[in-house]
Amino acid sequence: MFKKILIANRGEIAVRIARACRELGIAPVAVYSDADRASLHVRLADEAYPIGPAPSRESYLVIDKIIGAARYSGCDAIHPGYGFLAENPAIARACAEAGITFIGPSAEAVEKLGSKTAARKIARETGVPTVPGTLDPIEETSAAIETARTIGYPVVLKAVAGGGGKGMRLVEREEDFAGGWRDASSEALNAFGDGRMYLEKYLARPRHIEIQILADHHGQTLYLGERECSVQRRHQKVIEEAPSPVMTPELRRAMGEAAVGLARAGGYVNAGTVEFLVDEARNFYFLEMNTRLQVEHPVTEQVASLDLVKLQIQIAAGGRIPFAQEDVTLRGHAMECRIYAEDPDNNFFPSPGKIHEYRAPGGPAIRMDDGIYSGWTVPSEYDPMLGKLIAWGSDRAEAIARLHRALGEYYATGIKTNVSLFERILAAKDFVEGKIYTQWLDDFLRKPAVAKPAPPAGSTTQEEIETAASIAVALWHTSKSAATPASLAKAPATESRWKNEAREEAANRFPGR
Ligand code: MV4
Repeated sequence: MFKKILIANRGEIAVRIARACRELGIAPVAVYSDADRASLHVRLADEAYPIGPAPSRESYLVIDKIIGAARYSGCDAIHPGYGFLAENPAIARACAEAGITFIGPSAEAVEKLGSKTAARKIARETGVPTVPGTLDPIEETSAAIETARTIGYPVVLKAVAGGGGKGMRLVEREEDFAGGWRDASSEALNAFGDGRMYLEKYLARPRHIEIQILADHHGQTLYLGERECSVQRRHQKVIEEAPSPVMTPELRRAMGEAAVGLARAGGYVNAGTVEFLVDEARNFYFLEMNTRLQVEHPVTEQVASLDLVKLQIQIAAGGRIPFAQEDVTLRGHAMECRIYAEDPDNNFFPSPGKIHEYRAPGGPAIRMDDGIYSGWTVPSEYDPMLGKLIAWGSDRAEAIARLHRALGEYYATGIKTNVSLFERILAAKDFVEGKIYTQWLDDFLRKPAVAKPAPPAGSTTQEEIETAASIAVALWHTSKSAATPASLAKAPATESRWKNEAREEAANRFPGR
């Protein structure tokens, strides 16, 4: 087993990895930029090395600095976390050259499975379903129009280099094709320096469901169930859960075996995730593979009773996965909120700054994976995720109730957080009923947050009366169940600064609120 692991990351994931190291008796070694001198991941490590200025291009993304710190400190292995260098095959190669173990897949596997187009080809060859469409980029608009006619409208145009919905266009009729193709292609050229496009049949209201896989160096590749990640805002996941509300044992097995087949075909070793779109008839289609540990891995850990980071480390050290596919048992339901320093009442504008006081939620079946503390300043240079709040329940309803309860305990002053967004989502009827799809949150946020003003007398329908009554009841329950005295309960979106401060001061008189 390794003696020392260098953690090439920051924030909650660096803290998460340091915790796994400790439990395995391995010394965690941190690296930090100028903006992270006082960060929690530095404090929880045995040693910490500065790697440059705040911009990640000059620190966390510089392979030579990471390898240099690992060499200097005598680390046997490097864990990349997610983001930064995690899916860059160059770090795996640099580790190999330096005689350091990379806790992740080989550079070759990343190149095969991490590339969207290469992975789609492997998927087709392996018999993993992909959305009907083209595999190779199309050069001629006329040929593309021909293909679209064969597939049938609506179709979606996607950039070969695309990601996060950039360079993606829905085309509903042939008349709109040429214009959509031009716009999407020039958007992709602008964003990625690559204007090549391909074409797919458009799926209405698909779900994003992904399969967690785990593979060791001894030929064992397993699936650990799915995560439902359909609640996204502008292609960023907001809530993740396991299992998916639409999953069946048969579908899980079919998707799991497809994911395992793909990973095997690419020579994949490590934890990994295979993303699928699932349509309303429960057909599934391969989307892409993430060749890393993911942000939302804790929901799988909570339902599978496993520690994926410890397993990654054991696998990288040459160990065998200590269980077989038939031993994987999923119990209950887990749900995660990504808590951000951002203002949900101001277009989710980032809200970095000093955290005056912070108290994390706790209690039964609550897990808080965070990277912050009272008095720490959230830097403006990085993604402002403060942490992830995860609740487990014996069923989905209990997980939701616990998560909702824990959100009420979340207390951080000095910065804005998106906690109120989760309180709205967890109270939404469609969400509670599991009726979610990839555009659900964007649709939900387009609707006004509060009821419309009452129509003129005489025109009120029975339905409107019932809606108003249910809102009143919900508000009454909120005021009753809030963890704060009524005078401190959630204020409306437009509130003055002094009022905020008064609430803060009052809250401080009730420690723990
Ligand atoms: C789709 C789709 C519907 N039909 N492809 C968006 C980002 C990219 N990774 C895949 N995306 C989609 N591809 C077809 N043929 C709908 C989406 C989509 C989406 C997918 C996953 C998560 C969130 C999404 C939000 C909007 C649209």
